[in-house]
Amino acid sequence: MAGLDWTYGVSTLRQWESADYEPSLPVSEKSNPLTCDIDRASAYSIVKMLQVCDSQMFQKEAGTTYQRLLSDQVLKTLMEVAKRVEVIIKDPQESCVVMSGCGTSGRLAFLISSGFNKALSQLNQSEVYSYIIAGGDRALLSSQEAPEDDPRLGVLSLKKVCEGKKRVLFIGISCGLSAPFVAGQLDFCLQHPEVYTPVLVGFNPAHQARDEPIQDCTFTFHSVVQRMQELAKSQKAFLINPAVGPEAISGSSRMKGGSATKILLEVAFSAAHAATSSNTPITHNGVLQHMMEYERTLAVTYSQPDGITTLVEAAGESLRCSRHVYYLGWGSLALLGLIDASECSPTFGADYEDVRGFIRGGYRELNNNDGPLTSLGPKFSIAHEDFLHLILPCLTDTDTVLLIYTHSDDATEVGNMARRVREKTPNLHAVYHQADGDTAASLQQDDIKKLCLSTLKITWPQEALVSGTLQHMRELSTKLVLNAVSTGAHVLKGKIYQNHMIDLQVTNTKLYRRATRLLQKLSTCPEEKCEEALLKAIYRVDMLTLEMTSSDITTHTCFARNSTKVVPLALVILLTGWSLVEAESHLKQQPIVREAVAQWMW
Ligand code: S6P
Repeated sequence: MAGLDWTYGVSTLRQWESADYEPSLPVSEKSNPLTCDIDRASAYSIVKMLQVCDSQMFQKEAGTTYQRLLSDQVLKTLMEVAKRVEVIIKDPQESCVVMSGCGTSGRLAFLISSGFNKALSQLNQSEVYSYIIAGGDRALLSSQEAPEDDPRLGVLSLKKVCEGKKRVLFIGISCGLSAPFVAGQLDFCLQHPEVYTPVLVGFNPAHQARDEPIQDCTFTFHSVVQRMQELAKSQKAFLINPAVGPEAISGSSRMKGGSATKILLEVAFSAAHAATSSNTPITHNGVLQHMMEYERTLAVTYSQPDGITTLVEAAGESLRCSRHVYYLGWGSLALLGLIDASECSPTFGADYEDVRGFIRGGYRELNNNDGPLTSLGPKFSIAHEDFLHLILPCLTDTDTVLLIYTHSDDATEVGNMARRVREKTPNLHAVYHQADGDTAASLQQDDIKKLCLSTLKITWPQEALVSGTLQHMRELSTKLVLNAVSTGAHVLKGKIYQNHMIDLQVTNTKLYRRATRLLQKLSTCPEEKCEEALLKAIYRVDMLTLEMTSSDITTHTCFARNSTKVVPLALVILLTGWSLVEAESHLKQQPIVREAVAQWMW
């Protein structure tokens, strides 16, 4: 990839928009033409590809095919939503804003509600934001993909959060407009308009919402969206669904989908907060300017491709040696570390020990609904003390440790941690956010820098401090860096084929369908044959029984929870015609899945 031209032509950047580009797939599931060779790219090239891919979020609308982040309609809807939030903040007694989603979408609901509740508390105002994540609080830190398929669970959790409320602004987040958990909640809101105003956030056009029947339900995600579109005309429901382009790793909505969710909701809530606290009117221009600050955040972050590349290389090397990557963070940036780490298991089939996050203050700082989750198992130990007790004694040179902090965090504490880690390994790096001209902080920072092998220093202009958006910008910037580190490291480990994750877990309907499609694409076999191979790999048999073939997808995905390497196995079976045992032994000999299947595909 050396010498690749990063100044892509407009046609390459917009290729995915063409009507005949993967026409059967919604935008969120398409493969991005920009990253089709990411599996063979150098660390630097991976970073540059992610940069171009992220920049697609802010591409201008061309024609009428897709609404974009900066489209007029999106900005107008954000203003309307902001006005509803303003009303709730001014009269919080019996009203609230509830954000809900599955996986990353639920984690961002948590992050955003925590941040904005804190902002209200600092102004001595009542907190109005709540979050729901499918699978409950354990899903904040671990992969819980199955509850995504359960609309009743969605409704139950919504009713619980809203008990006694007379006015609820419900924000359902589903990047792919696909999660039945969220569809169920939206349907419930539509049935109770006297209390609930539903808002849908996602990144496909409405007609691409999932139209697959949901078990025991009369609605699909698509039919719910249609009802919302009707009500949107009279502002009784709101749809915020710009397209941000296909993900760098196909379907990995934790990346752009997550970033865009954060941007949209923060813009709306910040406008509402400014309106209540400083009487700043909610205007089109204000919303637009705020959106553009996020565009600048991308530019500031990616202006240091070499620094990010160093981190990707270090993390990639650790994973290649079957060692670990640790994020040690402070404040809300640590939360981004916890979130990024938790996503590696569903995205890359990683073990929870491969990439782990730790937060200063542990659950006290997290302040989640259910409080400490440590009793649920070792992966729920998230405090710096846990790192010091459980991880530090066994740390080696091949582990990568990343400190994530800002100039407002306690530099003495960061320094102490750096020294403790440095005693065990030189492979210590830092992501450090500072404000322009902050010389006092930079003196202490010099000492920490000396202990680190590399420091990615991101400097924010003083204006960001003034406009109060600094925290949000630093968070997005950290998200981009960590997404690049964990994605890049797994690419370098050989987990990706072209720009597809082959070893995906098949633990809900969306992933089951994605797996079947992927098998079709890579083997060029008909759908029926691919599904048959997938089932053989799930049930670990050469001959499927009638009971297996007649079971529904939920049964398959439940069973798949305990099976590993399902899709690679199915692929090897399809490509070679081997028995299950033969295919399994082949994969054992060549654990790098890309290599294991490559010989039949290149
Ligand atoms: C995707 C991530 C998943 C999704 C979840 C919800 O990278 O691993 O956990 O967040 O499936 O998806 P959606 O489309 O409903 O937001």
